[in-house]
Amino acid sequence: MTNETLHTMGQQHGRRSWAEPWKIKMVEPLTVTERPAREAALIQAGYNTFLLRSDDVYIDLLTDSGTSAMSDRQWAGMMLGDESYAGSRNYYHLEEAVKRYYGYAYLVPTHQGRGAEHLISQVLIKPGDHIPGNMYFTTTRLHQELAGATFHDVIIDEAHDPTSLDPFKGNVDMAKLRGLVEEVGAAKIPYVSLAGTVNMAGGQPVSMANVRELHAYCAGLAIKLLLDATRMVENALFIQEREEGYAGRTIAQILLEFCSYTDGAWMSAKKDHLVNIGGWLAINDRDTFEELRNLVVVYEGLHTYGGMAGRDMEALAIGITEAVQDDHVRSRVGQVRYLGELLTEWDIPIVLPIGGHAIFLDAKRFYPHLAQDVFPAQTLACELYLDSGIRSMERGIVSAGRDPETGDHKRPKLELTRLTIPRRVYTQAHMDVVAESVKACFDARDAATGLRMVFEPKYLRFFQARFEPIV
Ligand code: PM9
Repeated sequence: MTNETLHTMGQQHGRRSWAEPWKIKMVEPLTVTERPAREAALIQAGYNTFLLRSDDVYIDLLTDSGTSAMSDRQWAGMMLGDESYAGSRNYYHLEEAVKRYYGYAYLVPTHQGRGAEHLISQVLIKPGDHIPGNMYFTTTRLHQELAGATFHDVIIDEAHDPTSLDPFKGNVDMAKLRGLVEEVGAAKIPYVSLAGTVNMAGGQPVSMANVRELHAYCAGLAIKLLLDATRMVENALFIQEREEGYAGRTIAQILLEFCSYTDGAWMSAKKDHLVNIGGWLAINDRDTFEELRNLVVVYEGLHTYGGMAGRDMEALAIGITEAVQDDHVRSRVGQVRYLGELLTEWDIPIVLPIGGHAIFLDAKRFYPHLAQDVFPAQTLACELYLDSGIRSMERGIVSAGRDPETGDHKRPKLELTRLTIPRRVYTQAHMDVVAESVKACFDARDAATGLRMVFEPKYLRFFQARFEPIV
Protein backbone atom coordinates (compact mmCIF):
# COMPACT_ATOMS: atom_id res chain seq x y z
CA MET A 1 0.00 0.00 0.00
CA THR A 2 1.47 3.38 -0.97
CA ASN A 3 1.61 6.34 1.37
CA GLU A 4 -0.92 8.05 -0.83
CA THR A 5 -3.39 5.15 -0.46
CA LEU A 6 -2.92 5.26 3.29
CA HIS A 7 -3.50 9.02 3.28
CA THR A 8 -6.71 8.61 1.23
CA MET A 9 -7.92 5.88 3.60
CA GLY A 10 -7.25 8.21 6.51
CA GLN A 11 -9.37 10.89 4.92
CA GLN A 12 -12.11 8.40 4.11
CA HIS A 13 -12.23 7.37 7.73
CA GLY A 14 -12.08 11.02 8.69
CA ARG A 15 -9.52 10.16 11.33
CA ARG A 16 -6.99 12.71 12.51
CA SER A 17 -5.41 11.86 15.87
CA TRP A 18 -3.59 14.21 18.20
CA ALA A 19 -0.27 13.15 19.68
CA GLU A 20 1.95 14.38 22.46
CA PRO A 21 4.26 17.22 21.30
CA TRP A 22 7.33 15.50 22.80
CA LYS A 23 9.24 12.24 22.78
CA ILE A 24 10.51 10.29 25.76
CA LYS A 25 14.21 10.60 26.67
CA MET A 26 14.37 8.95 30.09
CA VAL A 27 12.18 6.25 31.66
CA GLU A 28 11.44 5.12 35.21
CA PRO A 29 10.54 1.44 35.67
CA LEU A 30 7.13 0.66 37.18
CA THR A 31 6.48 -2.01 39.79
CA VAL A 32 3.79 -4.54 38.98
CA THR A 33 2.48 -6.18 42.14
CA GLU A 34 0.32 -9.23 42.85
CA ARG A 35 -3.07 -9.06 44.57
CA PRO A 36 -2.00 -10.69 47.90
CA ALA A 37 0.77 -8.08 48.24
CA ARG A 38 -1.73 -5.31 47.50
CA GLU A 39 -4.15 -6.66 50.10
CA ALA A 40 -1.38 -6.57 52.71
CA ALA A 41 -0.30 -3.07 51.67
CA LEU A 42 -3.86 -1.74 51.88
CA ILE A 43 -4.37 -3.14 55.39
CA GLN A 44 -1.06 -1.53 56.40
CA ALA A 45 -2.27 1.77 54.88
CA GLY A 46 -5.57 1.72 56.78
CA TYR A 47 -7.51 1.61 53.49
CA ASN A 48 -6.32 5.10 52.68
CA THR A 49 -4.48 5.49 49.35
CA PHE A 50 -2.52 8.46 50.77
CA LEU A 51 -0.91 6.06 53.26
CA LEU A 52 0.36 3.57 50.66
CA ARG A 53 4.06 3.48 49.85
CA SER A 54 4.64 4.48 46.24
CA ASP A 55 6.69 1.28 45.79
CA ASP A 56 3.44 -0.65 46.25
CA VAL A 57 1.69 1.33 43.47
CA TYR A 58 1.63 0.45 39.77
CA ILE A 59 0.02 3.44 37.95
CA ASP A 60 -0.14 6.42 40.27
CA LEU A 61 -3.21 8.58 39.64
CA LEU A 62 -3.41 9.94 43.20
CA THR A 63 -2.74 13.47 42.05
CA ASP A 64 -1.38 15.68 39.27
CA SER A 65 0.36 17.75 41.95
CA GLY A 66 4.15 17.74 41.74
CA THR A 67 4.03 14.53 39.71
CA SER A 68 4.68 15.92 36.22
CA ALA A 69 7.70 15.05 34.10
CA MET A 70 9.99 18.01 33.59
CA SER A 71 11.40 18.76 30.14
CA ASP A 72 15.07 18.66 29.14
CA ARG A 73 14.99 22.49 29.25
CA GLN A 74 13.71 22.48 32.83
CA TRP A 75 16.37 19.97 33.90
CA ALA A 76 19.01 22.11 32.22
CA GLY A 77 17.56 25.09 34.13
CA MET A 78 18.10 23.19 37.40
CA MET A 79 21.84 23.35 36.71
CA LEU A 80 21.58 27.13 36.45
CA GLY A 81 20.30 27.49 40.01
CA ASP A 82 21.69 30.58 41.71
CA GLU A 83 21.54 29.56 45.36
CA SER A 84 22.31 33.00 46.79
CA TYR A 85 20.22 33.62 49.89
CA ALA A 86 18.98 36.97 48.59
CA GLY A 87 18.27 38.33 45.13
CA SER A 88 18.79 35.05 43.20
CA ARG A 89 18.70 35.63 39.45
CA ASN A 90 16.25 32.73 39.15
CA TYR A 91 13.72 34.72 41.19
CA TYR A 92 13.86 37.51 38.61
CA HIS A 93 13.29 34.98 35.81
CA LEU A 94 10.25 33.73 37.69
CA GLU A 95 8.96 37.25 38.31
CA GLU A 96 9.30 38.02 34.61
CA ALA A 97 7.45 34.83 33.54
CA VAL A 98 4.54 35.45 35.94
CA LYS A 99 4.25 39.07 34.81
CA ARG A 100 4.36 38.14 31.13
CA TYR A 101 1.78 35.34 31.21
CA TYR A 102 -0.44 36.30 34.18
CA GLY A 103 0.01 40.07 34.10
CA TYR A 104 0.06 40.82 37.84
CA ALA A 105 2.24 43.63 39.16
CA TYR A 106 3.88 42.07 42.22
CA LEU A 107 5.09 38.56 43.04
CA VAL A 108 5.65 36.69 46.31
CA PRO A 109 7.16 33.19 45.91
CA THR A 110 6.00 30.37 48.22
CA HIS A 111 7.00 26.73 48.68
CA GLN A 112 3.66 25.51 47.25
CA GLY A 113 0.01 26.52 46.90
CA ARG A 114 -1.05 26.25 50.51
CA GLY A 115 1.83 28.48 51.58
CA ALA A 116 0.31 31.16 49.36
CA GLU A 117 -3.21 30.41 50.67
CA HIS A 118 -1.97 30.82 54.22
CA LEU A 119 -0.39 34.23 53.54
CA ILE A 120 -3.30 35.72 51.61
CA SER A 121 -5.81 34.49 54.21
CA GLN A 122 -3.80 35.91 57.11
CA VAL A 123 -3.34 39.28 55.39
CA LEU A 124 -6.86 39.86 54.06
CA ILE A 125 -9.26 38.03 56.39
CA LYS A 126 -10.49 39.28 59.77
CA PRO A 127 -12.39 37.04 62.23
CA GLY A 128 -16.09 37.11 61.34
CA ASP A 129 -15.51 37.69 57.62
CA HIS A 130 -17.18 35.69 54.85
CA ILE A 131 -15.54 34.25 51.76
CA PRO A 132 -17.69 33.32 48.76
CA GLY A 133 -16.14 30.87 46.31
CA ASN A 134 -16.94 28.62 43.36
CA MET A 135 -16.99 25.42 45.43
CA TYR A 136 -14.60 24.71 48.26
CA PHE A 137 -11.12 23.32 47.91
CA THR A 138 -9.78 21.45 50.95
CA THR A 139 -6.62 23.45 51.74
CA THR A 140 -8.00 26.78 50.49
CA ARG A 141 -11.09 26.65 52.70
CA LEU A 142 -9.13 25.46 55.73
CA HIS A 143 -6.78 28.46 55.54
CA GLN A 144 -9.76 30.79 55.16
CA GLU A 145 -11.43 29.19 58.19
CA LEU A 146 -8.25 29.25 60.28
CA ALA A 147 -8.05 33.00 59.61
CA GLY A 148 -11.59 33.36 61.02
CA ALA A 149 -13.79 33.39 57.91
CA THR A 150 -16.85 31.37 56.95
CA PHE A 151 -16.74 29.92 53.43
CA HIS A 152 -19.86 30.10 51.23
CA ASP A 153 -20.26 28.02 48.08
CA VAL A 154 -21.70 30.28 45.35
CA ILE A 155 -21.06 28.03 42.34
CA ILE A 156 -23.95 27.35 39.94
CA ASP A 157 -26.19 24.41 40.93
CA GLU A 158 -25.17 22.47 37.81
CA ALA A 159 -21.70 21.99 39.31
CA HIS A 160 -23.17 19.69 41.94
CA ASP A 161 -24.85 17.52 39.31
CA PRO A 162 -22.39 15.06 37.72
CA THR A 163 -24.72 14.52 34.76
CA SER A 164 -25.25 18.18 33.82
CA LEU A 165 -23.54 19.00 30.51
CA ASP A 166 -23.27 22.73 31.19
CA PRO A 167 -20.04 23.83 29.42
CA PHE A 168 -18.98 26.14 32.28
CA LYS A 169 -19.87 24.31 35.47
CA GLY A 170 -17.23 26.32 37.33
CA ASN A 171 -19.18 29.58 37.00
CA VAL A 172 -20.24 31.65 39.97
CA ASP A 173 -23.99 32.04 40.35
CA MET A 174 -24.32 35.83 40.49
CA ALA A 175 -27.68 35.60 42.28
CA LYS A 176 -26.11 33.51 45.07
CA LEU A 177 -23.25 36.00 45.38
CA ARG A 178 -25.61 39.00 45.46
CA GLY A 179 -27.72 37.21 48.10
CA LEU A 180 -24.68 36.74 50.34
CA VAL A 181 -23.60 40.37 49.92
CA GLU A 182 -27.11 41.50 50.92
CA GLU A 183 -27.10 39.15 53.91
CA VAL A 184 -23.66 39.91 55.43
CA GLY A 185 -22.69 43.22 53.76
CA ALA A 186 -19.83 43.90 51.35
CA ALA A 187 -17.61 45.15 54.18
CA LYS A 188 -17.50 41.61 55.61
CA ILE A 189 -16.31 40.11 52.31
CA PRO A 190 -12.62 40.86 51.74
CA TYR A 191 -12.49 38.86 48.53
CA VAL A 192 -14.24 36.39 46.26
CA SER A 193 -12.26 33.16 45.94
CA LEU A 194 -12.46 32.10 42.30
CA ALA A 195 -10.82 28.88 41.07
CA GLY A 196 -10.25 28.01 37.43
CA THR A 197 -10.71 25.12 36.82
CA VAL A 198 -12.77 23.88 39.78
CA ASN A 199 -11.04 20.82 41.15
CA MET A 200 -13.78 19.41 43.39
CA ALA A 201 -16.45 19.84 40.70
CA GLY A 202 -14.48 17.62 38.31
CA GLY A 203 -11.99 20.06 36.77
CA GLN A 204 -14.77 22.28 35.40
CA PRO A 205 -14.05 25.70 33.84
CA VAL A 206 -15.19 29.28 34.47
CA SER A 207 -16.20 31.29 31.39
CA MET A 208 -14.68 34.61 30.38
CA ALA A 209 -18.17 36.13 30.50
CA ASN A 210 -18.54 35.04 34.12
CA VAL A 211 -15.20 36.47 35.29
CA ARG A 212 -15.91 39.70 33.43
CA GLU A 213 -19.28 40.04 35.16
CA LEU A 214 -17.75 39.18 38.52
CA HIS A 215 -15.06 41.79 38.03
CA ALA A 216 -17.60 44.52 37.29
CA TYR A 217 -19.73 43.53 40.29
CA CYS A 218 -16.86 43.18 42.81
CA ALA A 219 -15.10 46.38 41.72
CA GLY A 220 -18.33 48.32 42.36
CA LEU A 221 -18.37 47.07 45.97
CA ALA A 222 -14.61 47.29 46.64
CA ILE A 223 -14.47 43.49 47.07
CA LYS A 224 -11.27 41.95 45.68
CA LEU A 225 -11.57 39.18 43.12
CA LEU A 226 -8.78 36.68 43.72
CA LEU A 227 -8.00 33.72 41.50
CA ASP A 228 -6.78 30.27 42.38
CA ALA A 229 -4.77 29.96 39.15
CA THR A 230 -3.57 26.41 39.85
CA ARG A 231 -5.12 24.93 36.67
CA MET A 232 -5.91 28.11 34.74
CA VAL A 233 -4.20 27.01 31.52
CA GLU A 234 -6.63 24.10 31.34
CA ASN A 235 -9.46 26.55 31.98
CA ALA A 236 -8.13 28.66 29.08
CA LEU A 237 -8.34 25.66 26.73
CA PHE A 238 -12.03 25.17 27.58
CA ILE A 239 -12.69 28.86 26.86
CA GLN A 240 -10.89 28.50 23.52
CA GLU A 241 -12.99 25.45 22.64
CA ARG A 242 -16.38 26.49 24.02
CA GLU A 243 -16.79 30.24 24.30
CA GLU A 244 -17.79 32.36 21.35
CA GLY A 245 -15.06 34.64 20.08
CA TYR A 246 -12.11 32.70 21.55
CA ALA A 247 -11.48 29.96 18.96
CA GLY A 248 -8.79 32.05 17.28
CA ARG A 249 -7.05 33.17 20.47
CA THR A 250 -4.04 31.41 21.99
CA ILE A 251 -4.02 29.89 25.48
CA ALA A 252 -1.55 32.60 26.52
CA GLN A 253 -3.83 35.39 25.27
CA ILE A 254 -6.89 33.91 26.97
CA LEU A 255 -4.99 33.42 30.23
CA LEU A 256 -3.79 37.02 30.26
CA GLU A 257 -7.26 38.39 29.54
CA PHE A 258 -8.85 36.23 32.26
CA CYS A 259 -6.32 37.32 34.85
CA SER A 260 -6.81 40.98 33.87
CA TYR A 261 -10.31 40.79 35.41
CA THR A 262 -8.87 39.69 38.76
CA ASP A 263 -6.89 41.56 41.42
CA GLY A 264 -4.40 38.84 42.18
CA ALA A 265 -3.87 35.08 42.27
CA TRP A 266 -2.34 32.24 44.21
CA MET A 267 -0.78 29.30 42.51
CA SER A 268 0.19 25.74 43.24
CA ALA A 269 2.89 25.57 40.56
CA LYS A 270 3.01 21.81 41.12
CA LYS A 271 0.12 21.48 38.65
CA ASP A 272 -0.01 23.62 35.48
CA HIS A 273 3.64 24.67 35.75
CA LEU A 274 5.16 21.23 35.35
CA VAL A 275 7.42 21.30 38.41
CA ASN A 276 7.67 18.98 41.39
CA ILE A 277 7.54 21.76 44.00
CA GLY A 278 6.75 25.47 44.06
CA GLY A 279 4.09 28.13 44.27
CA TRP A 280 3.49 31.84 44.22
CA LEU A 281 1.16 34.66 45.09
CA ALA A 282 0.76 37.68 42.83
CA ILE A 283 -1.20 40.86 43.40
CA ASN A 284 -1.77 44.26 41.83
CA ASP A 285 -2.33 46.28 44.99
CA ARG A 286 0.94 47.70 46.34
CA ASP A 287 -0.14 47.91 50.01
CA THR A 288 -1.35 44.31 50.13
CA PHE A 289 1.88 43.26 48.43
CA GLU A 290 3.96 44.98 51.11
CA GLU A 291 2.08 43.09 53.82
CA LEU A 292 2.45 39.77 51.99
CA ARG A 293 6.12 40.39 51.35
CA ASN A 294 6.61 41.03 55.03
CA LEU A 295 4.70 37.93 56.16
CA VAL A 296 6.43 35.57 53.70
CA VAL A 297 9.70 35.99 55.60
CA VAL A 298 7.98 34.71 58.76
CA TYR A 299 6.52 31.52 57.31
CA GLU A 300 8.18 30.62 53.99
CA GLY A 301 11.58 32.25 53.52
CA LEU A 302 13.05 35.46 52.15
CA HIS A 303 10.85 37.31 49.64
CA THR A 304 13.16 36.31 46.76
CA TYR A 305 12.84 32.56 47.32
CA GLY A 306 9.80 31.88 49.53
CA GLY A 307 10.82 28.30 50.35
CA MET A 308 12.12 27.32 46.93
CA ALA A 309 15.72 26.68 45.95
CA GLY A 310 17.10 28.83 43.12
CA ARG A 311 17.06 25.77 40.85
CA ASP A 312 13.36 25.19 41.63
CA MET A 313 12.55 28.77 40.61
CA GLU A 314 14.45 28.36 37.33
CA ALA A 315 12.62 25.12 36.46
CA LEU A 316 9.37 26.87 37.36
CA ALA A 317 10.08 29.93 35.20
CA ILE A 318 10.75 27.63 32.23
CA GLY A 319 7.72 25.47 33.10
CA ILE A 320 5.42 28.50 32.93
CA THR A 321 6.38 29.14 29.31
CA GLU A 322 5.93 25.45 28.43
CA ALA A 323 2.59 25.29 30.24
CA VAL A 324 0.92 27.95 28.09
CA GLN A 325 1.78 26.37 24.72
CA ASP A 326 -1.40 25.39 22.89
CA ASP A 327 -0.14 22.00 21.68
CA HIS A 328 0.91 21.06 25.22
CA VAL A 329 -2.45 21.94 26.77
CA ARG A 330 -4.37 20.20 23.99
CA SER A 331 -2.47 16.95 24.44
CA ARG A 332 -2.67 17.13 28.23
CA VAL A 333 -6.44 17.53 28.25
CA GLY A 334 -6.69 15.19 25.24
CA GLN A 335 -5.24 12.35 27.29
CA VAL A 336 -7.74 12.94 30.09
CA ARG A 337 -10.52 12.88 27.48
CA TYR A 338 -9.22 9.67 25.95
CA LEU A 339 -9.63 7.90 29.28
CA GLY A 340 -13.00 9.50 29.97
CA GLU A 341 -14.40 8.57 26.57
CA LEU A 342 -13.38 4.92 27.02
CA LEU A 343 -15.22 4.83 30.33
CA THR A 344 -18.36 6.52 29.01
CA GLU A 345 -18.44 4.08 26.07
CA TRP A 346 -18.66 1.33 28.68
CA ASP A 347 -21.46 3.16 30.57
CA ILE A 348 -19.31 3.75 33.63
CA PRO A 349 -20.66 6.77 35.53
CA ILE A 350 -18.23 9.68 35.53
CA VAL A 351 -18.59 13.45 35.95
CA LEU A 352 -19.44 15.10 32.63
CA PRO A 353 -18.31 17.11 30.76
CA ILE A 354 -14.87 15.52 31.09
CA GLY A 355 -12.67 17.97 32.99
CA GLY A 356 -9.11 19.16 32.56
CA HIS A 357 -6.92 17.19 34.94
CA ALA A 358 -8.76 14.05 35.97
CA ILE A 359 -11.60 11.63 35.47
CA PHE A 360 -13.95 11.66 38.42
CA LEU A 361 -15.83 8.38 38.91
CA ASP A 362 -19.31 8.99 40.32
CA ALA A 363 -19.26 6.63 43.30
CA LYS A 364 -22.94 7.30 44.13
CA ARG A 365 -24.00 5.81 40.79
CA PHE A 366 -21.19 3.24 40.82
CA TYR A 367 -22.32 1.86 44.19
CA PRO A 368 -26.01 2.85 44.52
CA HIS A 369 -26.38 0.28 47.32
CA LEU A 370 -23.83 2.05 49.58
CA ALA A 371 -24.90 4.92 51.87
CA GLN A 372 -22.61 7.96 51.86
CA ASP A 373 -21.71 7.27 55.51
CA VAL A 374 -19.88 4.06 54.50
CA PHE A 375 -17.62 6.09 52.20
CA PRO A 376 -18.41 4.82 48.68
CA ALA A 377 -15.69 6.89 46.95
CA GLN A 378 -13.05 5.76 49.44
CA THR A 379 -14.28 2.18 48.91
CA LEU A 380 -13.92 2.53 45.15
CA ALA A 381 -10.35 3.87 45.48
CA CYS A 382 -9.54 0.76 47.54
CA GLU A 383 -11.21 -1.67 45.11
CA LEU A 384 -9.31 -0.15 42.19
CA TYR A 385 -6.04 -0.48 44.04
CA LEU A 386 -6.80 -4.10 44.94
CA ASP A 387 -7.72 -4.91 41.34
CA SER A 388 -4.63 -3.54 39.63
CA GLY A 389 -2.38 -1.46 41.89
CA ILE A 390 -3.72 1.79 40.39
CA ARG A 391 -3.84 4.57 42.99
CA SER A 392 -6.67 7.12 42.95
CA MET A 393 -8.06 9.61 45.50
CA GLU A 394 -11.33 10.06 47.36
CA ARG A 395 -13.14 13.37 46.69
CA GLY A 396 -16.37 12.98 48.62
CA ILE A 397 -17.53 12.89 52.22
CA VAL A 398 -14.06 12.13 53.64
CA SER A 399 -12.48 15.10 51.82
CA ALA A 400 -15.37 17.41 52.80
CA GLY A 401 -14.58 17.00 56.52
CA ARG A 402 -16.84 18.11 59.35
CA ASP A 403 -19.00 21.18 59.86
CA PRO A 404 -17.06 23.36 62.36
CA GLU A 405 -20.39 24.39 64.02
CA THR A 406 -22.22 21.05 64.39
CA GLY A 407 -19.29 18.60 64.25
CA ASP A 408 -21.28 16.38 61.88
CA HIS A 409 -19.88 15.14 58.54
CA LYS A 410 -20.39 17.60 55.70
CA ARG A 411 -22.29 15.59 53.10
CA PRO A 412 -21.34 16.88 49.63
CA LYS A 413 -23.66 16.10 46.74
CA LEU A 414 -20.64 14.86 44.81
CA GLU A 415 -19.15 11.57 46.01
CA LEU A 416 -16.27 11.04 43.63
CA THR A 417 -13.15 8.96 43.12
CA ARG A 418 -10.54 10.90 41.18
CA LEU A 419 -8.23 9.37 38.59
CA THR A 420 -5.78 12.24 38.27
CA ILE A 421 -3.46 12.27 35.29
CA PRO A 422 0.08 13.57 35.87
CA ARG A 423 1.37 15.69 32.97
CA ARG A 424 3.71 14.09 30.40
CA VAL A 425 4.12 10.92 32.50
CA TYR A 426 1.87 8.11 31.26
CA THR A 427 1.04 6.85 27.77
CA GLN A 428 -2.21 5.93 26.06
CA ALA A 429 -1.48 2.25 26.84
CA HIS A 430 -1.49 3.12 30.55
CA MET A 431 -4.88 4.78 30.06
CA ASP A 432 -6.21 1.56 28.48
CA VAL A 433 -5.01 -0.46 31.48
CA VAL A 434 -6.66 2.04 33.85
CA ALA A 435 -9.97 1.92 31.96
CA GLU A 436 -9.99 -1.87 31.98
CA SER A 437 -9.35 -2.00 35.73
CA VAL A 438 -12.19 0.48 36.39
CA LYS A 439 -14.42 -1.74 34.22
CA ALA A 440 -13.43 -4.82 36.28
CA CYS A 441 -14.41 -2.97 39.47
CA PHE A 442 -17.66 -1.86 37.85
CA ASP A 443 -18.49 -5.45 36.89
CA ALA A 444 -17.85 -6.52 40.51
CA ARG A 445 -19.66 -3.52 42.03
CA ASP A 446 -22.43 -5.45 43.80
CA ALA A 447 -19.88 -7.10 46.10
CA ALA A 448 -18.63 -3.82 47.60
CA THR A 449 -19.60 -3.38 51.26
CA GLY A 450 -18.08 -0.04 52.28
CA LEU A 451 -15.74 1.12 55.04
CA ARG A 452 -15.86 2.49 58.57
CA MET A 453 -13.50 5.23 59.73
CA VAL A 454 -11.41 4.13 62.71
CA PHE A 455 -9.01 7.07 62.99
CA GLU A 456 -9.79 10.68 62.14
CA PRO A 457 -7.24 13.50 62.33
CA LYS A 458 -8.42 17.03 63.13
CA TYR A 459 -7.31 18.82 59.94
CA LEU A 460 -7.70 17.68 56.30
CA ARG A 461 -8.69 14.22 57.47
CA PHE A 462 -8.57 12.62 54.02
CA PHE A 463 -4.76 12.68 54.07
CA GLN A 464 -4.33 10.57 57.22
CA ALA A 465 -7.66 8.96 58.21
CA ARG A 466 -7.71 5.16 58.63
CA PHE A 467 -10.50 2.77 57.75
CA GLU A 468 -11.58 -0.85 58.09
CA PRO A 469 -13.79 -2.81 55.73
CA ILE A 470 -17.39 -3.47 56.75
CA VAL A 471 -17.87 -7.23 56.53
N1 PM9 B 1 -4.33 20.14 45.06
C1 PM9 B 1 -4.66 17.88 44.42
O1 PM9 B 1 -4.27 16.72 44.45
C2 PM9 B 1 -2.83 18.42 46.08
C3 PM9 B 1 -3.11 18.22 47.49
S1 PM9 B 1 -4.72 18.26 48.10
C4 PM9 B 1 -5.27 16.72 47.88
O2 PM9 B 1 -5.63 18.27 43.74
C5 PM9 B 1 -6.11 23.86 44.23
C6 PM9 B 1 -7.21 24.03 43.25
C7 PM9 B 1 -5.49 22.64 44.38
C8 PM9 B 1 -4.46 22.49 45.36
C9 PM9 B 1 -3.84 21.24 45.59
C10 PM9 B 1 -4.09 23.63 46.12
C11 PM9 B 1 -3.02 23.55 47.15
C12 PM9 B 1 -4.74 24.81 45.92
N2 PM9 B 1 -5.74 24.90 44.99
O3 PM9 B 1 -0.87 21.27 47.18
O4 PM9 B 1 -0.34 23.23 48.55
O5 PM9 B 1 -5.88 21.63 43.62
O6 PM9 B 1 0.59 23.06 46.28
O7 PM9 B 1 -1.78 23.50 46.56
C13 PM9 B 1 -3.93 18.88 45.19
P1 PM9 B 1 -0.54 22.72 47.17
